[in-house]
Amino acid sequence: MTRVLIADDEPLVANAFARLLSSDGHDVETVPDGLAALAVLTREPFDVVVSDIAMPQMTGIELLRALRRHGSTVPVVLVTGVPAVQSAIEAVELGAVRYLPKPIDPDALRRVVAVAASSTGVAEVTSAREESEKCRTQDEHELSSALSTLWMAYQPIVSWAERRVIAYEALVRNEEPKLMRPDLLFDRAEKVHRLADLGRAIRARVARDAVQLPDRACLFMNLHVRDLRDERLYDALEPLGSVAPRTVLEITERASLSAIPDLPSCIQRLRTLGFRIAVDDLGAGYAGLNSISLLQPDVVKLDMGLIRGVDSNTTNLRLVRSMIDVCRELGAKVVCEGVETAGERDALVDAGADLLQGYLFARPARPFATATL
Ligand code: G
Ligand code: MN
Repeated sequence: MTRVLIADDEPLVANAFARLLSSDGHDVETVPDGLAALAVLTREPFDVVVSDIAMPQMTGIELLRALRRHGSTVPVVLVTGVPAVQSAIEAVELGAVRYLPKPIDPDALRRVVAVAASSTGVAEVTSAREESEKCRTQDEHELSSALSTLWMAYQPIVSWAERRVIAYEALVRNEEPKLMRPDLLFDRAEKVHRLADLGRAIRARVARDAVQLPDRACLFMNLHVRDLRDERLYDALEPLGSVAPRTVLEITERASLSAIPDLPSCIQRLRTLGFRIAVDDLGAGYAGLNSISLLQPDVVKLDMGLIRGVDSNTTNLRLVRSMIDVCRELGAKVVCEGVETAGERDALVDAGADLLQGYLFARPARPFATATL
């Protein structure tokens, strides 16, 4: 029996294909997009994949590319409502078995699946497999595994005056044992030249989770300085575009902001889309005061190094108080990160802080847990 995976975001289409192929005796499973297909395919083997091209999260072409990068040789049949030369070329280059325009002729689909499942179908993708095996390294493989198991944890940011969660910070997580720490994940993505893919996967995931975001809450998410160079970030039609007015992008100067020559126009374009901007980790080694003048942020997040023990460390308390005063004058809100004790919380509130984040209120968790207030 041939195992067929169908990826299509239109349930009617997916179900029609599934009925047709099941009646031919195939064992069929359906998924609504490329990301879900990739997740299923990394878990279990299929003989043929039939995938739509235009899908949310991950297109059929991106799925095909990810599979080849993983070293998977599974025959892929691409179907599309809007045939385009460019996607046809990419499909062929990546070793797709066939490229079928919609509406699909049932007999054509049957034939193509039969061919794909047969040895000739696999033979057609052999060169793609050889190619991908040559360039596949352990580094790339592990990164792919991290990307295909990516999920986001969310940590509440609370307003102490209002005693409510006003926002959640999205924090990236994955299940690849070697890359579980976010800093290792970003270093690896940079090493194999896939930082843009990682940024896109994170944004797609956050956009998907945002559907369940509680009504009055906003989203905070970390943006790698390099993401500012990804044109897709500025595309209003990208998944995150629809939640831009509820989203604050946190930027930290771990990689130098001065490496972005047109920084002011990048920031302006993000603001035009509705995003707000935060300086992250202010007071830590990296993010310096100059990032406040470079970014003109809506929000400043004070690093937990300043917050730790702030109730007994008078120097840190003075620093925090003056940062709060400066930010108030500049019209930026302040979030104090890493609040762990009631003593720290009370000292911060005394110093004029209101927006607080840290284990005292909640640890990062699956979307969207509440906080202890
Ligand atoms: O760089 P950024 O500020 O985005 O990093 C936030 C990190 O801090 C997350 O990994 C999160 O798990 C961690 N974190 C959040 N709250 C606390 C806290 O109260 N104490 C400590 N030690 N870490 C925290
Ligand atoms: Mn952050």
